[in-house]
Amino acid sequence: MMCCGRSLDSPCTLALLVGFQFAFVLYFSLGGFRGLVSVLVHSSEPEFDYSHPHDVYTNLSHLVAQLPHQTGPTGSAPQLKDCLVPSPLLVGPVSVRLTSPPSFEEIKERNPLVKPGGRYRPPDCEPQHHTAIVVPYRNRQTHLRALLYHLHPFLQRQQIHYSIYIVHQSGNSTFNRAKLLNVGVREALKEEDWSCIFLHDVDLLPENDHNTYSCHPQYPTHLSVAMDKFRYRLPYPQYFGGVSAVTPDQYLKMNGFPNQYWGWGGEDDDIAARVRLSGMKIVRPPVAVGHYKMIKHKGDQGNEQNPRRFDLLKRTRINWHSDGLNSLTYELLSKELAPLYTNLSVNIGEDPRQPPRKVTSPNPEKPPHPASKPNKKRAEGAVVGAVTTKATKIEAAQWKSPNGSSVVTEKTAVKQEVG
Ligand code: UD2
Ligand code: MN
Repeated sequence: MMCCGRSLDSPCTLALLVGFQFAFVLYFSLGGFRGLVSVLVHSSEPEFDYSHPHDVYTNLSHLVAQLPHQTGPTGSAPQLKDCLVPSPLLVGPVSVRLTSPPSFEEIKERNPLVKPGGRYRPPDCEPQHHTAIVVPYRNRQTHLRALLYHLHPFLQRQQIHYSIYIVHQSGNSTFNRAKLLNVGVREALKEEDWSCIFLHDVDLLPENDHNTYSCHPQYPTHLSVAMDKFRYRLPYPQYFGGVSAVTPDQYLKMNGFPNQYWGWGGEDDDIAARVRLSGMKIVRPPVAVGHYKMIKHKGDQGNEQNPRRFDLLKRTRINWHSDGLNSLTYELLSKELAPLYTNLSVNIGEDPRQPPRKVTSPNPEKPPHPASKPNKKRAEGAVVGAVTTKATKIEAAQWKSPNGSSVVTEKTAVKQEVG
């Protein structure tokens, strides 16, 4: 055969070169390896056009118009039909407002059906999902307003029954996200038999309302699978940070979350490990649905990286039985039904391994509500560095799962408090 001789200018070599060039152009125009795979292997992933998002308040005005018909002719509550799943009000991608969120008053005006405590129930149908949103919180008021402005209409369009709980860590001790989540779950379940509990960072805003805020019946769910921060990809397979969800039974099975992670990092990986160690797995919505934007921010004072996180993670396998829901102690300082959320101000104690922090600058933002002022006594103690110990008896609590299946009794605890 003449073809494929050694000479560079043989017709066959030229054809090969042109062929390669063509394949190269095709490869990149299809979006590289990922694009090529999605063309060759038929993907069952839903597709959404994120270049034309809807306003997050779309489709809500007709609900308000129905308000006068909430009671039947005899004055009794009318028998409502089950809400449709998926909700007919969904629109898919929604735009996200990251800067200059409106005031609490303006947000309340935009959400007239939200009741004190940030509670909502669809007025025209019987909801199929009952979800508590628990947000660990301190000193992020701008983020909180952005979240409330965005999440209230987002959830109302999903036609679910929900309530938003802000768990505010009082005082200046090192932040402890996972312990605050434990407190939030416990307090939310004292109020209502929620079928699902969301664990939600204050700075994450969901971009697609098909990402339903409900739980998988068997397994914990991780919702924030595609964040702008990680270029809309899962950063690593066991990642469980940002926004996740558990049913009360799943929460019980994994003995809740760890209480020992003071400062930034590690607690989300510990929670992911607990899921596995308690015989469950993590489920996720499709990447095309689990889009989130994170409000850009710097690290917070009082939430510096936790240097112990790697050591703690090595011991999760041993510790998860003894550290968690069954060892949780805290003091509920106040519970208030603010117009857009329930504010739980809590004293969760301090990192036993760290001396009290010195307060170097006043907080740049006020706490979300007057009732959630930092504990003055504790803050003053931290400023002067005076450490006196005071035994504080923390209320013993009995805690039942909503279906009454398992009962965990919390021991009465005596805690050393800086006072
Ligand atoms: C990542 C995870 C987060 C958590 C954290 C490590 C993402 C999107 N999120 O968040 O889930 O695992 O790493 O701890 O990857 N907060 C306050 N005030 C503070 C400090 C924290 O309210 O002073 C709350 C707030 O809800 C915040 C969350 O704690 O969103 C997580 O803290 P972060 O936002 O500083 O940490 P980040 O973005 O690295
Ligand atoms: Mn963040």
